[in-house]
Amino acid sequence: MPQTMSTTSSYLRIRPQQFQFESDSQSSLLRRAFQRYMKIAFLQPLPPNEPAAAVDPSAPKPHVIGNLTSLFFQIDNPNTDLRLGMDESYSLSIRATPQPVAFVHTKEIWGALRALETFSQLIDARADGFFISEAKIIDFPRFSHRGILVDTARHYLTMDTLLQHLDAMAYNKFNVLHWHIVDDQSFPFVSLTFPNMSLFGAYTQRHIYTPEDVSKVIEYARDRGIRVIPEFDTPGHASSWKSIPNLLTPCYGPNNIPNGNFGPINPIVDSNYEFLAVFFSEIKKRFPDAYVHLGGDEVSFSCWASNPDIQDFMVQKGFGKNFALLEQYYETRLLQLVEKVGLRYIIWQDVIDNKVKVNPNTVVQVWRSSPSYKSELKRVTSLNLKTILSSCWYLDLIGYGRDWEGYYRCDPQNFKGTTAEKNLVFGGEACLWGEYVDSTNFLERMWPRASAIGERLWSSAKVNNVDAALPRIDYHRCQHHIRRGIRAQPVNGYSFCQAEYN
Ligand code: CP6
Repeated sequence: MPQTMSTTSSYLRIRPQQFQFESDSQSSLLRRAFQRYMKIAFLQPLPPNEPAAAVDPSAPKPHVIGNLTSLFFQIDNPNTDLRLGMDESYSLSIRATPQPVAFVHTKEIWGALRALETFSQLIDARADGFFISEAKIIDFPRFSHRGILVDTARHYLTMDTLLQHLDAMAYNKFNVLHWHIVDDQSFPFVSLTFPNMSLFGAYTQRHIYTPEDVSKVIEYARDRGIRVIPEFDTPGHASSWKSIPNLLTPCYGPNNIPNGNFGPINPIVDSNYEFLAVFFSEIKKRFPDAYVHLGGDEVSFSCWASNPDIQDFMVQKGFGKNFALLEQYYETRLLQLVEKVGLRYIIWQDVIDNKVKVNPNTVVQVWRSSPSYKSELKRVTSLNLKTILSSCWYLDLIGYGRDWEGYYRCDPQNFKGTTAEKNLVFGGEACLWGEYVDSTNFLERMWPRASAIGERLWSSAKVNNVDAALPRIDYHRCQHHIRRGIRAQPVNGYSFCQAEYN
């Protein structure tokens, strides 16, 4: 739902062969977007023998005043820097009188991409042609970070799935792909500096993302105004990094002999920090975004505690039995070296919960919800740290019924904080963890459930009525997912899509 929108009952007909997007901007990114939306906006409405009126046969015929032959884009600033805080605002005006005209005005190209998506969604594709009503829209996102976490470590996701997902993200005005690319179970990311990591860490040498694959994802996302932020989660969740000698902590059994298992990254080995500095300088080169996600969640202390060398180190540093201090020691060194490489970082809230002192630029991702997401937000923002919310948006936790309603009701600024604290929350992310998801069910499980979160992150806080949202999300699923080839699952207990799928 746009921030403000008014429409009239006057319609214009669009004949796709006699219609074009126009701009005084020479951007090739915009030209590619025009090509995409010429297809997306004018998909054939219905199978040939279907009756007229796609949505409701009893709906009044549109009052058609004339033909619309172009949509003109005026873009003030040629800057195509894709970044946190990029300007995505736009105004879109479609008038029938005195002459049919349509134009878009934006500050940056990113607003033009959002305007194209809105325009495509305004088009009424009927059996007797394409129509659009007069409209005046002024629109901008409520939050600047609107992300989705995808997990390609528990199960591999094919390139096709990832690219289709990026298409769907654009249909829902998301702007960050949080790529949880590696974890304990597999390391599909091909590093050029340390090729052994995927050679020994990937499930197979087909279940990998080559440098070309990664670049393709980044470019495809950029074309849609989507930033790609990779996550390299340490010191926990890093078992698959085992090819790096001495990186992981050897765990010990009761008789003080190594039991063959390995735990989190070994924080007492100095060469591990040298390795990490080289690794993250490759990441800085391979991923253009200013941010990287450093993980830091769910660090288990039991392996560290079992290891006699670490026990000695704890004594020497005066950490006593407090392994959170050892985690602090690791994180402090990691954050420093990553900063030195020139990257900004996002971390899971656990790092803060364990009282690591972080740079004031640090972004904290809140995922815990006990006792409530509100108390977690209050706690993190009261430390004056920038925050994004995920606690209420775990799409992997599935249940019977309309679970999107809970996502829809969850508001990142609905907690007992000062205005300054609320303003530290600048977005959120839907998370679809991959333990029970691969390319057979990823898109279906993601969409349109993530659409509810997309609306929460884009639209006004006042757009929060689930009864009003239901028919729109249902329509959005059929018109802007199923019709466009994204096999989004049903959200309503009973419905059908006019568009076909099999
Ligand atoms: N993997 C990683 C996970 C989870 C996290 N980190 C996770 C934890 C609890 C639930 C779902 C997912 N699978 N690396 C926590 C951020 Cl319910």
